[in-house]
Amino acid sequence: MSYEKYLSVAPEIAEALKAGKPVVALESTILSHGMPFPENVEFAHKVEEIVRGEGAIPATTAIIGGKLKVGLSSEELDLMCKADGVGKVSRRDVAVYLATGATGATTVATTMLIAELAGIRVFATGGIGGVHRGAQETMDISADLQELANTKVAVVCAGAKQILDLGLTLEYLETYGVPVLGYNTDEFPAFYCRSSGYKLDRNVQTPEELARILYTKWDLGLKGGVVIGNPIPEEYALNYDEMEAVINKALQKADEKGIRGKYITPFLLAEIKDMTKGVSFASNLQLAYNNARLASKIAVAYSKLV
Ligand code: PSU
Ligand code: MN
Repeated sequence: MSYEKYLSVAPEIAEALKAGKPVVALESTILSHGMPFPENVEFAHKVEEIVRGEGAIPATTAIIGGKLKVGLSSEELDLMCKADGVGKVSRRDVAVYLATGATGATTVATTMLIAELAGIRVFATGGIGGVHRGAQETMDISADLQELANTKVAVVCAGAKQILDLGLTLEYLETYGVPVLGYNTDEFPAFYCRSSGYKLDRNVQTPEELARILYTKWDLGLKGGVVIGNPIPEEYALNYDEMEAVINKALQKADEKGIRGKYITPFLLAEIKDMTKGVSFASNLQLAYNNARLASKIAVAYSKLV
């Protein structure tokens, strides 16, 4: 096993990690398959600036030229945002993309995998994948959940979208021993909405306490990640029932068109954006910025414990 030869860590990030400084991983599927061009370019840069503003180093990941890239140049960010011929890479696809030199955007699962190899413990995204509605029939369960079960990275997210079965997603995470913590919330957030109706076991109120929980989990030798649910800021939150109606329409359209598997999540994201005339997109940006801010604070606190 010699994963080092596949890893390409930007010098600034490699130095920060060596010195025990805080680094925050960021994914690229949110850029290539979750947001439209060219708005995603501004987002890609701004989210990195937010991380820097909090005193951490941003590490956007992707697969480019046969390498697992940790930290992208401006040109590489552009490449991911244009998304021309850029695939969506989950764990199962990693070896194919590396061996063939294809360009791939990393999902939550793959970003966690790469972050762990690089030694990054905190990762900020929008929402995690989960158990899809109707999974009893389709068995469509995001690889993000198995990655959370096995890989030592904390994922700061606004929960998950109502496109999923949030109840089953939480049951799955419980079965696999993944802590799901709320940041100043008693409920699992539903992405555009602050509450989902699903109660969490623990409402943690500070980044320092979150960092202590991460430290303790991994100090104990427990494998796997942690989900940190950070609700969208009040002023950008959307109405749950209205979003439910939009999502039901999008799900129906996906069903009619026979869209399945890895294509379903990007399809639903694009439909929701179109149907809400961009209102949901503005919220999407803000919740992702909010997650980057919290993840950076946690990474700073965590770096003082190790
Ligand atoms: N959910 C979102 N936005 C996203 C994704 C999920 O609200 O961009 C992306 C993430 O990269 C996540 C992936 O890891 O979709 C999950 O895809 P799948 O359901 O095919 O596992
Ligand atoms: Mn799936």
